[in-house]
Amino acid sequence: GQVINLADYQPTDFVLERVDLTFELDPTETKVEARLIFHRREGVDPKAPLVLDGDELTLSGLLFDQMEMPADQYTVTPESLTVRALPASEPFELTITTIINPEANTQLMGLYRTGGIYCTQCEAEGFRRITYFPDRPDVLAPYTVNIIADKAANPLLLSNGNFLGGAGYGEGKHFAAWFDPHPKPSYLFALVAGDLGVIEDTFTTVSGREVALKIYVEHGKEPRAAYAMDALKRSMKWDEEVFGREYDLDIFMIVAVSDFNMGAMENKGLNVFNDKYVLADPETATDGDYANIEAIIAHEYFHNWTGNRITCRDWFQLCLKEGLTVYRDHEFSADQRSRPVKRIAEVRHLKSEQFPEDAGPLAHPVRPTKYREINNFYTTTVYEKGSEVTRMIATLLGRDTFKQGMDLYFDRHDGQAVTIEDFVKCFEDASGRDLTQFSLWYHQAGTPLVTASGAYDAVAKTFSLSLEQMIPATPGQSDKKPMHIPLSLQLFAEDGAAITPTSVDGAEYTGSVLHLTERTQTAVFHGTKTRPVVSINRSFSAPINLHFDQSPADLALLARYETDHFSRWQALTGLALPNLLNAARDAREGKSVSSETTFIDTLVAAAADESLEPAFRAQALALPSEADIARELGGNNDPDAIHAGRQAVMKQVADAGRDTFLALYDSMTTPGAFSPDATSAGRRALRNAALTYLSYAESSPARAKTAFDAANNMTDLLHALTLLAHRFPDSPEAAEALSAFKDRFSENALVVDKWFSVQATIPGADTLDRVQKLTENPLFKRTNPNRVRSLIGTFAFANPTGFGRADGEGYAFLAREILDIDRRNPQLAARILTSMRSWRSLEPVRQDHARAALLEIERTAELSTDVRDIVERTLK
Ligand code: BAL
Ligand code: ZN
Repeated sequence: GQVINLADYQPTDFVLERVDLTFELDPTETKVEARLIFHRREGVDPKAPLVLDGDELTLSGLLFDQMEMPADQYTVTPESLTVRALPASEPFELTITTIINPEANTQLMGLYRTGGIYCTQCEAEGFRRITYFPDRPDVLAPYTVNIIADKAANPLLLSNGNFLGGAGYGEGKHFAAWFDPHPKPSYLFALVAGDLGVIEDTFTTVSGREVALKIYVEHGKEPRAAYAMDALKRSMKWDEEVFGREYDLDIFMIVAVSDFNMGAMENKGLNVFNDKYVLADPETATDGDYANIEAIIAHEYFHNWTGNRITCRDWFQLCLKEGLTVYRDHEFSADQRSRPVKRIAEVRHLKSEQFPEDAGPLAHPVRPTKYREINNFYTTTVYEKGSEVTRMIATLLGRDTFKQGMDLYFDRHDGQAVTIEDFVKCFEDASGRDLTQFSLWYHQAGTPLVTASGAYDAVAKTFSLSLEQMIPATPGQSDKKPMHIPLSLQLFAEDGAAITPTSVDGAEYTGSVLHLTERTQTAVFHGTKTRPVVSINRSFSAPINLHFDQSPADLALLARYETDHFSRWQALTGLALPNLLNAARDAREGKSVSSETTFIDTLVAAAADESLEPAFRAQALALPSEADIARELGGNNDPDAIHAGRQAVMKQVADAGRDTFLALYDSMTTPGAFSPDATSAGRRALRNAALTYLSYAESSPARAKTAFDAANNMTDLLHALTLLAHRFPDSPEAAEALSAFKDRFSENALVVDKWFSVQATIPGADTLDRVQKLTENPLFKRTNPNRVRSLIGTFAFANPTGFGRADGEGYAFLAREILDIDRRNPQLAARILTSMRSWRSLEPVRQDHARAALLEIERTAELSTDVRDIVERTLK
């Protein structure tokens, strides 16, 4: 694949006026007739040819204004169709016929088969696998779609927009016609045909229009779509109330399929979902699954305005729709659940997924300027950091001005394909603020490191906070400019009361936000009568690493008194981390591990604090992960020592807090019928956190086994199973529970995925053997992306001691698997390979093994562009 550069962007030579598609569906020989009306753009060379994109296509007919196109006027390859001698200005019609094979489409891009139905995935460049087309997001047109198929096998024929009509069509066939009046790019096209069950509902929009809502699932699974429907209706209402956005078609459909590369896809009026993010019931879905379904249903629905009505000019602008839409779904979930708990979960995810990306060989700006394979840019940087950048705009401008900027964006750009610059300009115009420096967040990769130190002058009654920012070098970017970093900040007195300074100089400080804009800057807070304890980056106002040497006593004070509960968690994490880092160092040197009492006492006190919501307390008890510890250690990492050190700290907390954990385990029950609401989920989370610590205090599988046997919902069942398998992998209790779990759920693919994942994450070197054996299990389906991710992906991403075992066999295993997966599904292979992104932070022996495995992949001749791009960047 060639490198594509943002700087080379040019509008198309030809304007596409409308699209008329006819599909004659057949599992192996589908005929696609595309009637496209174009005209040459004004000012374009009248001799310039029309060049259309293709991917593995076979042309079987080409008409120009309904007449056969002379063979000397076009050139065709599987990758492109070039048509010459076209009119200088008047519109013309091309009719392109292609024959495609959905059954053979194992990449799951374009039109493919899953579970006996036809479905499509076109983002980013899948439409060109259906027909020759200007397959880029700045080509917008209204689509008419006619679908012809065998009626018995495909009673359902769906596409984007509104239903026009349908009828019988010859022997045993029928057809349906759909029209989408909203001009859209090809990546939002969708078609689904087959035999599915449905649940139906309606939503009445703010202006009184009734919208039909339909969720299609495999027959028999209809009841499991009820929660998704509820989440959809809440999303529609929320978007009207909070962003003023009303839905714009007569019908909104969701189809759940079992083979899907992504989580879901926001096709206009016809979202296609990985069924993992639709199907839920108490017996089979965890509280985490419910929360994900709510968030992703919302995310795809919100794309209707941020992505579909206003789309991206080119794929470099992916964060324009993704960062913004993630921000919107985060805000939605925060409003539906507990805002601080949601923020903690977001920040945990950001730090565990995006920070390592930003610190490794795959680092790239939120708005990149070049790519070789766009599929590899659906990253946590584009999505999650993109969302954080949007959040910072809201923080800088304040809620009301941010809303004015969003309204301006919707007014100004509805129906257009635009850029990040267009987006930012709306906020500049709404606020009068110059966002030039702020925009560096889109253009400079790397997580800024902010180092802070405070000094109190008791005579002058001033507190000086010195701040320094450093943006690490990233691939292709060695020199960085200082960024505009909004730090939400509050001073507290020793008794926990908030201190309001009389004035602040040295930095802009408005609405409790300190603006760090220079490389080094000292903010002086006047009128502080006593030494303040400062809470910096409240609610994680900026996605940075913060080095601030606060004493355990100060952190304990914040953990107790901070009014922002996110920051209480941040203080507790600040107390835990040095202990975990020391534990890893001590374990590596064979020394015994001991933790500070301030840390343990504060943590146990938070767990027992009934004024705090249970979900928060559960988050507090979930200590930084082994990956978090590795990241903080920074390099020369030994996963075994990190694991051993963390286990020892867990045991110390467990022993010290045993009575608290026993009391929580007994009291945090959820009597009555199961409810997935956030409060009940929080109680389950806290009770299960207590159970985890008790398994350390008691060093016995007995209680976890009792919990496994008593569980009446998937959250509790899976938690107990995980404890048994991870803490006591060789016990009969673990073996028995794994076997019982499999027997009970072997017919439910999403639960079978969990069974694979639990085993893939058992700590220790022996797990590789287990994983290898599991690849031979009849339940391991290599054609199903969820299944491959649940075993291979989970092992590589989430098992530092098993995957990262010292002899390098885990990396060698991954290399073999990647090469195998790549032959069928390059996108999936490339994504799983990103699990190697932090290989340079390992100790030298493991590094050598990891490099050898990467080189093994790199020297394979027949790699996909997707995997080649990732492996070469990872090795660079
Ligand atoms: N656009 C791809 C799936 C998503 O981000 O919603
Ligand atoms: Zn999205």
